[in-house]
Amino acid sequence: MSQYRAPDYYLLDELISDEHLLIRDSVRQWVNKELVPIIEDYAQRAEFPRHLLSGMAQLGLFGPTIPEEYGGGGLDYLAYGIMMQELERGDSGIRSTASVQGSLVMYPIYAYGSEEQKRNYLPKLAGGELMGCFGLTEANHGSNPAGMTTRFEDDGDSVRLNGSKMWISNAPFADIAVVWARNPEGKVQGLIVERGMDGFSTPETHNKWSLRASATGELVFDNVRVPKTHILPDVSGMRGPLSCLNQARYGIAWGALGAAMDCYDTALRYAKEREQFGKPIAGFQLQQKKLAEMLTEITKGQLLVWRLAMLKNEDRATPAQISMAKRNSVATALEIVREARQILGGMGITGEYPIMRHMMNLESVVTYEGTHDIHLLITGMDITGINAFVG
Ligand code: TGC
Ligand code: FAD
Repeated sequence: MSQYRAPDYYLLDELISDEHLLIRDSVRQWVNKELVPIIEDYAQRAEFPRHLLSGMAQLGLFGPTIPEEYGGGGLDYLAYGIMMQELERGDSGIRSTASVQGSLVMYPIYAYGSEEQKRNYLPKLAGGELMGCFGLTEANHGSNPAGMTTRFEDDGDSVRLNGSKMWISNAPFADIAVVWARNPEGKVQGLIVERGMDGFSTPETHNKWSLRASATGELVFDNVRVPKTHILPDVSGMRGPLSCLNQARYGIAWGALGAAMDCYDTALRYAKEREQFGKPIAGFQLQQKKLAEMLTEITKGQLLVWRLAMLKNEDRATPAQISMAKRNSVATALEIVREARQILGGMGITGEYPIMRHMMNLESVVTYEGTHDIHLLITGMDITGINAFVG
């Protein structure tokens, strides 16, 4: 059983309702019982622990903010954030699976799908009966997905989809993919592509040093015939995929702090127990400086995401505010994880402790859902009014 004690230096729990605390505790207990004991082994073997999916669905981790009438949790954004924080305290890759399912697959179907698409897919996705992935990035179009070349052509009641997507979380096992592609007029639209459609394949990406317990793959479309009823009718243009990213980035802003909190807690306990020169290393000023700065940065991050949750609940959080929080949380977490690893000395590099796994995971988290640089430029554009992405 994990001895985890979440840092709460500014008593943020007092700003959280009893209902939210219950949700937090149920996810925390599940992470302690089901995830923490097995995750290192799966990460070492580079295998996704598929057996966790049903438990995750039962806990309501898939689509917590989707209304109950479609099978979702009908919860607010504070609850969603708390859930992602607890989950990522266990592992960023497992949080990724939940982020993708809820924010990148269920959200676009809920926000832009037909009533039939919502009734058909959302309850099954919420229950984990169907798993999904989100295809935006292409080999030559990562930070600039607007350059995408995946496209579809008209073919009677169907369209013909050609192209490929790269770096897609959950792709190797997903039953459906929400894919963003150009329509015959060149506008970006979303399509729901099902596993088993002729010409659709999902080769797995191997040899990752990061997110090893998460399955990543490509989506390859070779003249795939997709019925027109699978096109998301209510959005066209880059606003479609980019609005989904707001949802997922918000979850990451909470989640990355969870990984940082786990590393801080591990380092604090280790420093109090480990003795050198006749006393616990926590008694040396250099180690205290590290721990004090780690906790300060965690606390600042916690306050930021709590406020963001309030704004999100009021539908007032801007994409640029979400960018700032995602960037800050991940950068903070990476710093903290590196300091924590040093506090553990040689033990910090082993799988006996979660630190090196969190560190390697965060190297993906700082890149996906918009890189550290891209989020800085989004903030820069917001405060200056000048777009640094174009000429
Ligand atoms: P731009 O010309 O500025 O805007 C095009 C249209 O989109 C709208 N828009 C947004 N709408 C909602 N939310 C946002 N965050 C939005 N950002 C832009 C904008 O208002 C406009 O709408 P309209 O109606 O006027 O047409 O867009 P751009 O193409 O120049 O984009 C610039 C940039 C760099 C900000 C964007 O491309 C970007 O964010 N790039 C980063 C790419 C990225 O984050 N990819 C993530 C892929 S998915 C992933 O990584 C999943 S990891 C999953 C996991 O395992 O957790
Ligand atoms: P590039 O865009 O080539 O960037 C390379 C470097 O150049 C970065 O440092 C970047 O910051 C910098 N750069 C780029 N443009 C600028 C600029 N204008 N100014 C300054 N610097 C710039 N995508 C999906 O669609 N779905 C998924 O499920 C998904 N899951 C992922 C899982 C993993 C493990 C990983 C690693 C990625 C995943 N991605 C997914 C893709 C991810 O979103 C992209 O990797 C990310 O958007 C960056 O794109 P890129 O890797 O092509 O890097």
